[in-house]
Amino acid sequence: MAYNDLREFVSALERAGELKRIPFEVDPYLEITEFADRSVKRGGPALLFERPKGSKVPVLINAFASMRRMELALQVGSVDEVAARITEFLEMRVPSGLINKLKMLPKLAEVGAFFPRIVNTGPCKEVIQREGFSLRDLPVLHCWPLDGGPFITLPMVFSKNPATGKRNCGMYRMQIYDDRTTGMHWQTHKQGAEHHRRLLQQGRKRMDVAVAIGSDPATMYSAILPLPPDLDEMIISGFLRGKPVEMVKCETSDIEVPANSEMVLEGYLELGELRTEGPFGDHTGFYSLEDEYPVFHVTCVTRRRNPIYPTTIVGPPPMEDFYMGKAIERIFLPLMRMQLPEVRDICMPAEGIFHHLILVSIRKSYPGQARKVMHAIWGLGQAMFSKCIVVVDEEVNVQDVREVAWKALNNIDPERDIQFVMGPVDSLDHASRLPNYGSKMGVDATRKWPGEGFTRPWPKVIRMSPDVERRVDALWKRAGL
Ligand SMILES: Cc1cc2nc3c(=O)[nH]c(=O)nc-3n(C[C@H](O)[C@H](O)[C@H](O)COP(=O)(O)O)c2cc1C
Ligand SMILES: [Mn+2]
Repeated sequence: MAYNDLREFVSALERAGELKRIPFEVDPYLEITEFADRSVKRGGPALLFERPKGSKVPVLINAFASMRRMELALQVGSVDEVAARITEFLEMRVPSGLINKLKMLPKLAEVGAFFPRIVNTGPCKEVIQREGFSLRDLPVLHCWPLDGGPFITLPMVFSKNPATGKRNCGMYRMQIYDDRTTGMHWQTHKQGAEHHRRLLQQGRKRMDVAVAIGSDPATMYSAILPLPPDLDEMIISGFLRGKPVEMVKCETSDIEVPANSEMVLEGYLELGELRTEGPFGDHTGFYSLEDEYPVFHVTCVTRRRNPIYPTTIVGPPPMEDFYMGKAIERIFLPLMRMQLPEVRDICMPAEGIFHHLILVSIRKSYPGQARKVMHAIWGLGQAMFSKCIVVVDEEVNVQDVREVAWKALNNIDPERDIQFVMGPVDSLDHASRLPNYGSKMGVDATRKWPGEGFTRPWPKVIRMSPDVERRVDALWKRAGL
């Protein structure tokens, strides 16, 4: 059964021994970060701080911070099951003959369950505060010593595309400025920023935004997925949960939010208004620098009577976001392979913080194919940010970074095999010559072919003969090793 809300997920984590309650007072100013960082680095559990200093609202952190917890979040034995389900749908074709068409009906009924459903009310409306609320009542973490302030780090930010009316939900951190205003850190390539740009161009004065905090885990997770613009995250959540997301209209705007949310901040941006945001200890492991971002004015808070505040920290990897990203890597592989069937596997190692390094193995069938794959990845949605792409042959296990380093470094003639290109780079890249614009590097570490101008012989990798291995297996035991 799909989780109905965040607290059902918390219970499931607890039953699975994946959650620890902290019953004493801990300070959201730095201390919770130190707990969460140590816990994730040691493979420890999710943490529920029942008495964050200065707030009545408990803090949930590291709820997604391991592959096991990602599996519990998505209710699967392995995230590969999600990938397999996606493949099934991608391979679904209109069958011939009535019997086969009828056999497809259950699958189509399943599709029906993906679409969100509008409901009249829900738990997120238990308390409605148009006045007398303060964002300071929330246990928002001041994550790292040099941060510009406290930041909401797991918000589901809802806005509508003014051209199509379609909804978007993205996760963009929000710096608390005061009782009623926050930053809105959507980077320029993201959908919220695109909606904002379009409204500005239309000469509008305000943009409605609603921020839901805490929902069932699939819905929360859908906010970070690198989906095409205008593909509703709530449909994807419905697919992941196998149950529609129930949406409820905001009190002060036409935006809908998940009815099961722990809390909702309704409000608007004044178009044209910008304010300094940051610094923020980011998932690069460095502080991201101050920059100008829009300001979110909260006009109404709706919430549960006793909400839970879910959050995360980012910082030197691996952190919770590594596991969220690892699941994305697995889930999106079949989609990538639809466009690029030669791709066997991809890996984004923790140290590469997603956008700095993608390792790709391909089945090479024609000259120059490794370069074709690099360019395709640079043209593929948020994979455009990949600062370094290393392409290897299919027999290389890209999940083993050491094997990739060994084989790739053997196989390259750097001047010949490294390709530099210019293009958009991640806003968090502090080394690029300009913000959001810089160079990227592709490394063709596949075996080179005569068709690529390489005519020298190519050596074999060293391997022991299997019969000797078997013989020594026996002798090994005899030697007492
Ligand atoms: C914990 C966490 C925090 C994030 N913070 C931001 C952020 O502050 N700004 C941003 O542009 N993207 C941020 N992201 C990445 C976006 O959520 C992600 O790119 C998402 O796909 C954007 O959705 P969109 O394509 O609908 O805009 C964050 C991701 C995670 C996991
Ligand atoms: Mn989106």
